[in-house]
Amino acid sequence: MNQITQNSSKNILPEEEETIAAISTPLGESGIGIVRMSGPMAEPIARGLFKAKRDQSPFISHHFHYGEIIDPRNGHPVDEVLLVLMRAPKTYTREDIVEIHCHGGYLVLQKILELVLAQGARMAHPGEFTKRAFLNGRIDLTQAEAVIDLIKARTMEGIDIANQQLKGSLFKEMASLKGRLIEHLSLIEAHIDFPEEEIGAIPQTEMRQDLLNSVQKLGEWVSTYEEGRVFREGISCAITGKTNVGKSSLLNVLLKQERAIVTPIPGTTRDVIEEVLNIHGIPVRLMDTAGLRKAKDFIEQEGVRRAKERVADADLILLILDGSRGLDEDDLEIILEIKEKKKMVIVNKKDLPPKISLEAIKKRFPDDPMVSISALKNEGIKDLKKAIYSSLVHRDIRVSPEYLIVANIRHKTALTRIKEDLLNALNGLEEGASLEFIAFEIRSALDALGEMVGETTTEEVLNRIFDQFCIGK
Ligand SMILES: Nc1nc2c(ncn2[C@@H]2O[C@H](COP(=O)(O)OP(=O)(O)OP(=O)(O)O)[C@@H](O)[C@H]2O)c(=O)[nH]1
Ligand SMILES: [Mg+2]
Repeated sequence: MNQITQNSSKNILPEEEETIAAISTPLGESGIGIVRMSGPMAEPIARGLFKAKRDQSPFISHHFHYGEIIDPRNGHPVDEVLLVLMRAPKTYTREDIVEIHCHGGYLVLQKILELVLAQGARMAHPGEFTKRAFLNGRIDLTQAEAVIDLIKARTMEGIDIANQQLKGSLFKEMASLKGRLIEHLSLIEAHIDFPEEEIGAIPQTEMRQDLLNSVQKLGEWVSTYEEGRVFREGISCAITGKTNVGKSSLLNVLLKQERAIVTPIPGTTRDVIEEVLNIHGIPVRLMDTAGLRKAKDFIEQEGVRRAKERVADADLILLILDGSRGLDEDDLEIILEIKEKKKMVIVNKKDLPPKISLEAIKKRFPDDPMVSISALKNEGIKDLKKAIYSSLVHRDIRVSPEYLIVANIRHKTALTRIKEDLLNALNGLEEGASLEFIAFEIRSALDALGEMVGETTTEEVLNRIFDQFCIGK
């Protein structure tokens, strides 16, 4: 792609006062594409490029205007567009925003972006529109992160979790906790500074009760993380087993398509085949791998090496055994190799007469879930999906926009620290520790809270978060 370079001669403003621009829709052919600008120059730039088709007075805020983009250098029309100007502050970034909705051709979009940049805007960095929304105080950091999650969500449950965070449920809880902690802290600090003055006794019982409630609530949120993470990020799941047990057949039946080659010849699969499957709301990255055995040729050896690599890295292993053949050396070797991994045992080919009883297999895997299936006849697959789900989601968790689920490790770490600090403060109160100690712990909790919502987050962390965005959001 032709990289458009920004107009560096105009680069004298501080970064956050520059007007930024980007193509906000995916590049490719589509009905509509959008070039977006944000910043003080958005409106003047639009005025310089846009010519209204009818006699309407252009540029009423938050209205669509029909017209053309004209190249000011030669007066040539570039495209017929709908243009919308949204004047601050009721906009995504709280700055003036202009969106030019043009035809979704790659060259048309590039051309309009080029014109906008030539008029003094600069290319936006990834996530910079959302970063401005955050820096201008329209959303907090957890909400900005929710925007990324929403864009990247792969299941409806992922969308629900992101939406609940975007609505600000976590932020509101944090704001209320912050208010209460500041109240406690100022009472305690007043006592430290003026111990002799008449400032009323610290209401110890209420403070303790409030800290206790907060610690409990924080604990509940933290405890949703294991499940939250699974819904948000999904898991990787490697199908493994010796050759010919039906790994590729299982992949196909789960995907409901003939994705991998299935033959009666042992050693059919060589490459790793990956697809994402939605299992009751969890994005599961399924990997079919080469059957593990002493490989005959170099190609198969490479397949086995790759298979082992994926198995070592996977969050969950589906170990396939062939019930119609019983266990042999190859099976035993694999079983030993994945002993420490989180796994499920799948006994395949239950449509054929069994050579080994399920009880005998279960004895080898007392702690792992086991399911008996026929990949060929599509039997037991529903039970298998349920078993995968329940091996990942242990509690009766309700994924809904109303229920607060913590799905982000950054939030979990901060919430855990806040909880521990408050627990220390609580214990301190109960054990008659000094007021300085209690104040210190509460201040530490407030610091963690500030970092979490973005009030005191370092530039480095901010950059790491916004770098995950696409350009144009
Ligand atoms: N009867 C019966 N045959 C099955 C079943 N699942 C798979 N097969 C057959 O077993 C043979 C091997 O199946 P694959 O899915 O290719 O096995 P694989 O484990 O991927 O084999 P490799 O890629 O060689 O490691 C094929 O002939 C399948 O049709 C089953 O549930 N019942
Ligand atoms: Mg295979």
